Amino acid sequence: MSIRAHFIPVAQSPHPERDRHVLATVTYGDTAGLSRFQHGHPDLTIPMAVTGGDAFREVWTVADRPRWVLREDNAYAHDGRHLFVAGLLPEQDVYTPPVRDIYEKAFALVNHLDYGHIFRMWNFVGDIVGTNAEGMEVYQDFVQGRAQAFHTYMGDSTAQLPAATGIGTQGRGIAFFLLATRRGVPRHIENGRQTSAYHYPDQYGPKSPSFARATVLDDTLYVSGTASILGHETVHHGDVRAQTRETLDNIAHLISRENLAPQGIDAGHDLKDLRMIKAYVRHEGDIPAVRAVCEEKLGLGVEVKYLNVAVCRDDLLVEIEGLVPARGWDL
Ligand code: 3EB
Repeated sequence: MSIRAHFIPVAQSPHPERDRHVLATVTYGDTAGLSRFQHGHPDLTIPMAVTGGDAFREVWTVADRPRWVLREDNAYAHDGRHLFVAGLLPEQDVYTPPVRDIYEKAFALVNHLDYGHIFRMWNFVGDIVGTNAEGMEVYQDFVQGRAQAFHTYMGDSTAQLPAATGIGTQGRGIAFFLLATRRGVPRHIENGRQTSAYHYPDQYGPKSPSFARATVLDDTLYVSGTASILGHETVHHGDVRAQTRETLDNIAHLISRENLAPQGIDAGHDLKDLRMIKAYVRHEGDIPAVRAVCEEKLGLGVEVKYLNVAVCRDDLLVEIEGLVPARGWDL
């Protein structure tokens, strides 16, 4: 039985469908923190909701009863098949060493608990396009620490880097969560329209970002945060509608048979198959424009959650993620 997710309003209690259990929740709201929720599962809260908008909660469910562990700055939950690990790092002058440290601890926990593969990560970076105490961009500072931790965990190979989102928040400091599998074997996917992030040239920073464009696990395709980037370059500067279209075209190609078949995945999807969609929008006032393009390309029936945060390059106005669920997810 695979891991699954759904969204609920914050005012609603997470109750999984029959015979499933809540592994953990992530709340997209207006504070930052890790807490124990209801019967005991960890909840990671990230400040990124739209002003006066509907904060929501992402509920991750699994087949077996999980064990939950919550500490001051990290938490984990696992049911023998899937593992959730979350961490919080307060604001720092320089992020590389402490980011390396908390990510190394998280990866060590993945190994210690005997979950073989990380298949999806979310990285929430406060003040992402700001500069640190030494004048380095916060995102680049973060990327460097994360790269060092991945190097400790898996060496020079990029073959096991998972799908990820790297995005701003309305707060300070860094939060993250990862999902790992014990028995499943994830397949990591690149996008023919985009340079692999781990091969970005050094004009963007001393280390390239550690993530894959998508990961397939148990017939579910997890789509990384995707932006208006062709090759490694931002396109459509200053035009949020065009950036949203390009972003969705990037995702459409990523999940298409044309892109998947050469990478050994016997599947082909289109944008109408996408679920659990989040659109991160830099300027709150751009949300209606992003919504209009999403409704045109994704259809009116599918739920898209809009969040108001900065993206990792100053010239990116929007970033979008989602997943294509395996049959039976019922989303
Ligand atoms: C990009 O394609 C946009 O650093 O974890 C997207 C997904 C982005 C993940 C990350 C960054 C990350 O480069 C930014």
